[in-house]
Amino acid sequence: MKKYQMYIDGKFVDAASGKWFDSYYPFTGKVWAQVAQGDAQDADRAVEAAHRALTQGPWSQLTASQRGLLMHKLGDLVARDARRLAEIEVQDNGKLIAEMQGQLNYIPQWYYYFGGLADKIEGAVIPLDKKGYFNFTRHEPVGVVVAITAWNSPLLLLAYKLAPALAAGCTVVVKPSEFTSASTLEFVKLVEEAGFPPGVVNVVTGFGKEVGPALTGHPKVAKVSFTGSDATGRAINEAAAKTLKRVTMELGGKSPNVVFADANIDDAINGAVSGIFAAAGQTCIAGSRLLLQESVHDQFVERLTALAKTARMGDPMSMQTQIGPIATQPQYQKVLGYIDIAKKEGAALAMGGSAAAGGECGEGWFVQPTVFTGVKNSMRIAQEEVFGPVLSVIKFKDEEEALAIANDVRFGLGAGVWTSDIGRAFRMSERLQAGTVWVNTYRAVSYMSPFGGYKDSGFGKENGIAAIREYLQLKSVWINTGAATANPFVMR
Ligand code: TXE
Repeated sequence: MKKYQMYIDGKFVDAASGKWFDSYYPFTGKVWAQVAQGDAQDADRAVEAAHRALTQGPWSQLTASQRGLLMHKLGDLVARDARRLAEIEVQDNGKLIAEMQGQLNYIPQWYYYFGGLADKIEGAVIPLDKKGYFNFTRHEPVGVVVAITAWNSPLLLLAYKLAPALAAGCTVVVKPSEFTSASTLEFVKLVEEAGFPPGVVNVVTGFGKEVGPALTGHPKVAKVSFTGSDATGRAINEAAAKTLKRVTMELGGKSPNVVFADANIDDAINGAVSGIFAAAGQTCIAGSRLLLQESVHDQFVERLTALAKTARMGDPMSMQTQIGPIATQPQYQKVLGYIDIAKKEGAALAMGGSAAAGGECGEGWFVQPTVFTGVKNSMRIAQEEVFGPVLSVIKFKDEEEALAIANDVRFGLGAGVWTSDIGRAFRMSERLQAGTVWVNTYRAVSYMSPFGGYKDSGFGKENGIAAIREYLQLKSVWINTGAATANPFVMR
């Protein structure tokens, strides 16, 4: 049995309590590793180490270019070990090796891009309204950052946070999901190999409720960057507010994928299927509400279900598999629970609708790709995040109605539009309430393009130049170049 210790102050250590917890392989439902079960003591040790590294250690003495070089080295090491890291991700979260290999090949770009950005963060000289002063601004690291990640793409979500934080000069305590801690602990070995000083990156493992509050309420933490559920996001915001921390929240969604009759229907079908069934629907940007214009509705559903039925389910380590298991046991129960809710609400089941067991799926936590038609936007299946392979199809008449339905949800992470009308593409992209809008494509992300939610999907941006500002604070410096310092008691 593999055992994973935490990483604090440049050392792999047991939890202060000496406890361990199990990590499961979703394809078999069996334990494959044990992970150190941290608590408040470990959280405190990690924050203290990060704070020392920020204020006293060699990290604070490095130039921005030197930080960037370390990050480039880290990117190279991730590229070198991409296959190994991808296999660990598969063990821990059951996602397909084909997807994970692609993701791990892409992750180095985050470290290259933000490493390159590290020494291009320039302040400004302000042309003041007063004579005899010189005023300029400096961008300084915000301080110790706590990065809390979810289980669906652990190393990618970590790159979204760690790369801009390190580029900004911050130090970081990472808290991976208790369901998928192993890949982060393997990754941090590469952080050490790249030559980052002790304490710059720390990893505390354990259950969110045991470790989380000690991190998000710690007075020496300046910023919390979180990806997860909106319920946990709210709890973290409350905890962080007590010590006035900055926060970035990426809280999932209920994204509309809107297909107009004038669209290239072949492309739209591919986009709709990958929008919901890629990663078995376990992505924050899943296109879980498919809005179809009346005139194409029936043929679209027929062709979409025909394509979805060809998807091969089974061993996530096989390159032939197209849909893998659900990553965690509670998530598996949650997805099945929502399928029952949709049936009770009166949605019509067009395909799937239950667990998939036996055969290629063995004892794994599989759910059949599921499509409901006749969904009303007020139903829970259209309003709440399922985070599984469950699609809700909703009909609309015209552009106004499509917009009204698309925006009538409390989330706002992503939205897709399929149309061949350029004017409509612009109108829709302007009026859709979402942090990302895709036109005639879906689910595209890049380290260069800002990503983050509107409404209850959160706030703050990840990726792109905007992301580094989340980890910087702006200082204004005034230099007296000759102005007389007046006697305050002499009236002028
Ligand atoms: O999320 P949690 P879970 C959604 C999806 C899913 C649901 C539950 O709908 O069904 O969330 O997943 C840590 N203080 N998303 O239970 O609870 C926890 O240890 C500090 C959407 O995994 O939000 C983990 O590291 N930290 C999402 C992280 O928070 C706490 C991706 C996320 O856990 C904490 C995944 C606390 N009090 C699931 N409690 C997306 N935005 O894409 C928990 N944590």
